[in-house]
Amino acid sequence: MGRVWLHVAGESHGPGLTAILYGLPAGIPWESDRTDHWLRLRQRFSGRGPRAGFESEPTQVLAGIKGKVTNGGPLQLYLPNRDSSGGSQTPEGEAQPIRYPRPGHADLAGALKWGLSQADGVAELASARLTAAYTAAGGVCRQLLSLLGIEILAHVVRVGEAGTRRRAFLRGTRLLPLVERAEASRLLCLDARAEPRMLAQIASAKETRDTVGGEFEVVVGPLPAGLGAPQPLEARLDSRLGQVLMGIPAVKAVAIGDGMLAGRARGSRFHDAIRFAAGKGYTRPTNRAGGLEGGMTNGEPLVVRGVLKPLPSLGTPLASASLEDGSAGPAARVRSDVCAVPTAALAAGALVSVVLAGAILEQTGGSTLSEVLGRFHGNDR
Ligand code: EPS
Repeated sequence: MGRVWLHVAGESHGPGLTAILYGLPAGIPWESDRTDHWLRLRQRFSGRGPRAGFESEPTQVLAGIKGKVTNGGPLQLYLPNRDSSGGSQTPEGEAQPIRYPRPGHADLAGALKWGLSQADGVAELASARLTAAYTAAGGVCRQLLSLLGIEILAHVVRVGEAGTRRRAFLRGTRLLPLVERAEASRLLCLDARAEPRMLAQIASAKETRDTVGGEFEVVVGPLPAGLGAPQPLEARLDSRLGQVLMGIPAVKAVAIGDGMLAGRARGSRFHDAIRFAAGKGYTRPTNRAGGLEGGMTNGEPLVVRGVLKPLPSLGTPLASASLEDGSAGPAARVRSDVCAVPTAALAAGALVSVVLAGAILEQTGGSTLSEVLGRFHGNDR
């Protein structure tokens, strides 16, 4: 992730989650209100299960902040779990061992890996609860980017069969008003016409005790050209973004710009022509490349998308087989969310911020915020 590293540890129903961010310069203001704002936002999205409502503990700082600013050392955050019961529960709230693994979950693969006859411990590790820690820690990087004049929009573009119109509303617009608009929505959605259709997708999945997936988009700008590098693999911004976004539970596909459509297109229709104007520099009339070429930013806004599968905890479970004796039976019924696309979108925005903060700091160096600001803007203030 460039010069910034994020490590997270914790179990879904353990005492809490820890996030450690290494590599931040000293002097970034710690604004707990902003971090907690994103955590509160995750709670009120439609499609969340009962647990989202009560996981409301504020983030605690254990290290890395002195006098309300980062001190240059590792930043250690702690998010206590209100549900620290130690294991999964049925939708009715009863504690239960997972003996019949859920298709699509880590239950079976983890039980085989560790030789278990119950998958509870696996479910604790494979939980999307960890995205709360990504969101909190990434929020600090998001704030660093904002101090550099860079804004991040994370929004939902599809829930099941209901999609937004393709990006018409993003052209030539500043991101901040869009961020506010998306955050006012119950689904982190910018398209007021698509939102009711998305809500209907969630309602009908809930009614049939099913789940529904979808797609999110993260847009970042303005960005300077030249962040990242074509080589080695680890320096490419596309490979770094793919790594973190594919790491969000349930994400099954990641695309840069119009990458999902690229396989069908001719080169002459896909690539973005180059223009030059005095005073403006190089510009592109379209941004199908999503702001990345050769693993580097090209000066256009960065656009990345992620697709989530429907969550695997089903009210009407699929067929499964016992971890104890292989006997047939329905998969375990486990309390969960009906749709987690907005929550994943917010975590994606946070993780993209970590990657970009790392790439920028790699470029600027600097131990303090004022050094970074001076070098980023081309003067050593
Ligand atoms: C999750 C299942 C649900 C979600 C949880 C992730 O928890 P539980 O099984 O206890 O009902 O609420 O997400 C969060 C708590 C959160 O903060 O995002 C899962 O199985 O991944």
